[in-house]
Amino acid sequence: MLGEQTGTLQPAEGALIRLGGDVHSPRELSASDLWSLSRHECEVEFSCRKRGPRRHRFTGPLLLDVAHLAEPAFVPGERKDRLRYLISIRARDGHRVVLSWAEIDPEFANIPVLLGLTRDGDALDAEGPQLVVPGDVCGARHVSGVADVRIRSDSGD
Ligand SMILES: Nc1nc2c(c(=O)[nH]1)N[C@H]1C(S)=C(S)[C@@H](COP(=O)(O)O)O[C@H]1N2
Ligand SMILES: [Mo]
Repeated sequence: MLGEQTGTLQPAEGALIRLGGDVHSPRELSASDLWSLSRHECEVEFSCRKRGPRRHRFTGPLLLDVAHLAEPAFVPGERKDRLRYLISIRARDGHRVVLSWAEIDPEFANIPVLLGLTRDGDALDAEGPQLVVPGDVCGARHVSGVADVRIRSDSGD
């Protein structure tokens, strides 16, 4: 479930996440930067191996829109060039998850992955945004407290 959102919660000050890697425009993003992007809503249900069934509602920008701010170094119109890219997401507690660019690319899997700024109505500015991967059966990719988003090209042998 996904829709545009407007809300009354206000962002906190200061840098929230780092955005970098094989990009033309690495940067630090504040909560205001993230809150100024077009906001979407998503409800997810998943099963945690330890804690059983869980359900949450998130609002925030698409990871795709956040990633584009950094200007990934691929040739934008070249689909095959984009297929070499991945997005590595690291949380403050060290939990790390890798997505392929194709998962969020509108011309491939087009999954509306969010960087959640609210969870169940509460702002996440203090703990950091939360990656939300709609459709996942297990909750382990719903990374909370995101600190770092790295876009990488796999150009090795
Ligand atoms: N930063 C961070 N995020 C994380 C985890 C973690 O260990 N560190 N665990 C994941 C797992 S395994 C699950 S099931 C969900 C649980 O989220 P919830 O307790 O908010 O429902 O958080 C995910 N996000
Ligand atoms: Mo879990």
